[in-house]
Amino acid sequence: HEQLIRISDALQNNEFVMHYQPKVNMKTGELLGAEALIRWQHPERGLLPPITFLPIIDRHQLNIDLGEWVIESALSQIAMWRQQGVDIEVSVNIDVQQLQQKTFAKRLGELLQMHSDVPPHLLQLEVLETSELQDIENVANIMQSCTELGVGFALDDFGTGYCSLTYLKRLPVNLIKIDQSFILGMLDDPDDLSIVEGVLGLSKAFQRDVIAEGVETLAHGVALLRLGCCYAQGYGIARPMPAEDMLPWTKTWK
Ligand code: G
Ligand code: G
Ligand code: NA
Repeated sequence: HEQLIRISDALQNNEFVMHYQPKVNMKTGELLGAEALIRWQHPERGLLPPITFLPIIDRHQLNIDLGEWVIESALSQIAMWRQQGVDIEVSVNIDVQQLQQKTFAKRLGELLQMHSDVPPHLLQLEVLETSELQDIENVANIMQSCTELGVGFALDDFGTGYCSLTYLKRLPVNLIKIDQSFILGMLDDPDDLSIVEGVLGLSKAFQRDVIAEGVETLAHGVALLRLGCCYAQGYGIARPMPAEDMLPWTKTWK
């Protein structure tokens, strides 16, 4: 409980920051966008990764507050990059507990209105495929409302949950993110390779974009390109970085 209060204070004191990890088209070199990943700039303990604090706020109202802060922060960052002359699509991770709130789409609409300088298509929401959706019809409706606002969706960690195919069929997602465990294993483990090939086939059949997560080495990139997967994200391309490093990075990367 004490930790929860500490995190609540941190939110008030603006101690959270987003880092951004590029998503690229390996074939053209084009930047597709960036995933926003939260960190806690702790006054004594330094920069803390989400695993150290997100589980604590899981299933608490604070979860929702932090989720709103994350969206708000992403929209502000998109606006800042636009002022510097660059449109960068930013994806944020959305907790399903937040997504399942009745007021989610309305609240998202309000946040977008507060940032009328940001075209909604520059915001993408990543939903964990491993989430247990209590009422898939309800979630599909909420996502549809958000889609009508112009915001896109990605299905994160695809292939690791119980309901991958149901979610793919029922949820309005633009992008499938192949879970990094399959990518990390695909060069050594034929099963992982088969799964990657299967997901690429599925994404084609469902006419969804697909991106490989966890692309750590050139060999992974080459293998993925050979399979026809051009979109990639991973340490081999870039690690998550502070917002101010993104534009310099795009100028040097190819
Ligand atoms: O940033 P890191 O690379 O350590 O991320 C670890 C996990 O934390 C990721 O898998 C991601 O799903 C989750 N995560 C990172 N940032 C956020 C965020 O802003 N909101 C939520 N709900 N999850 C996040
Ligand atoms: O999709 P999800 O939000 O679960 O993934 C983001 C997490 O994956 C973050 O913790 C990020 O730092 C991590 N990550 C990003 N690229 C790589 C990579 O190439 N290898 C590994 N091991 N982790 C990565
Ligand atoms: Na994600």
